[in-house]
Amino acid sequence: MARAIALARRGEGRVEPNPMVGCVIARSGRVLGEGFHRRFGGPHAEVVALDRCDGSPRGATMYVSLEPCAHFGKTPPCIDSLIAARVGRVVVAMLDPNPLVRGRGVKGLRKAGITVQTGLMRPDAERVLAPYRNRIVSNRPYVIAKWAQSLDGKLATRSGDSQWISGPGARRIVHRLRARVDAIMVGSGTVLADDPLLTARDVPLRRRALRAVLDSRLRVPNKCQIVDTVGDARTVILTTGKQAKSAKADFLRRRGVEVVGCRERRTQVDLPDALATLAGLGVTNLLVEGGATILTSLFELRLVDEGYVFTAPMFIGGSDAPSALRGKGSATIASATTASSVRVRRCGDDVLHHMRFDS
Ligand code: AOF
Ligand code: ZN
Repeated sequence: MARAIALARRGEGRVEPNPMVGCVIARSGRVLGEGFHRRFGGPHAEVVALDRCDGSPRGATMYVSLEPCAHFGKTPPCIDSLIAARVGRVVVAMLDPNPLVRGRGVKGLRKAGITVQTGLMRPDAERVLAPYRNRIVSNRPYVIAKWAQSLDGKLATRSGDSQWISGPGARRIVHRLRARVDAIMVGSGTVLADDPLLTARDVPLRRRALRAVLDSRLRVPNKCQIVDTVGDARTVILTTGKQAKSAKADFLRRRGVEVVGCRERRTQVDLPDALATLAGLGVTNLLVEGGATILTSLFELRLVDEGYVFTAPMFIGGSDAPSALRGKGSATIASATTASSVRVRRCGDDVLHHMRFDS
């Protein structure tokens, strides 16, 4: 199963919004065949593994990270192929949250006389499939928050200068992330301060991310890099319903930018509604690159699933210099947002905390 889950991960950035799935077929400790879901719309992991079997899979054990499907989608039901191949036993890591499947795969296999065991390495499979699950169960993308900060937790100086806090090692990791997510989002403050391009550069591209700007007051300048390069990547501004009807919105639309009105909450765009809008545009993985306003709101609403925080060996100081999290903050340490798991990695002289949060 560990091998099946490792294989599943190889589809990252190519299979979404479908799930990453891996599969290994074995008999008496010998692997007969293996496979994974390689690209969106392609054959499912189970069928790939069956096709690649060295010898007959009859009576063998199949290890698969997600419950095999029982429905006609882009491909016929996998359980039919498993039954036809007379696989003896199927070990599943996690049940499929997809309402089209949800237990029907396991039931169908059992009905055909195949032994099914579920739950082996489930936490590991759930981690890999968390983005898929978020979209299917909660209609929101899997949120990855990323920022670079000084050792005293500042995102920029008091004048807004932030170039560059982290070094080239961090930059490379960020561009690899940008090259595999479905969307990259920033707040309008970041567009005004940094004029970012929000594209993946100098790394192999797994997919071209949509660029999103959260902009309650429609402050994005008519002339800025993301508007000027709208032909390079789909660009969406998420604003309030009222702003979406303004002359400025029409101007931006004529330039090719999509301006979408979202629900409003105290004159600001309602963040859960903005995320639901992105999920509706097919976004499974969303990378949020700041600034402080959007990061604070996401953390307060417990909508951050994963974090990449780069800390550089410098002190910026100044009470007017922004840190990632503003607002009132936690009253107690016990109520602080604490990572459920963390990997600490060195990139040059910067330190990366790669964290997961239970939302
Ligand atoms: C995959 N890859 O390896 C497995 C999947 O859109 P379709 O027709 O390809 O069906 C997608 C659904 O099939 C998916 O949501 C999940 O329920 C099931 N299993 N999907 O893309 C795979 N095993
Ligand atoms: Zn299938």
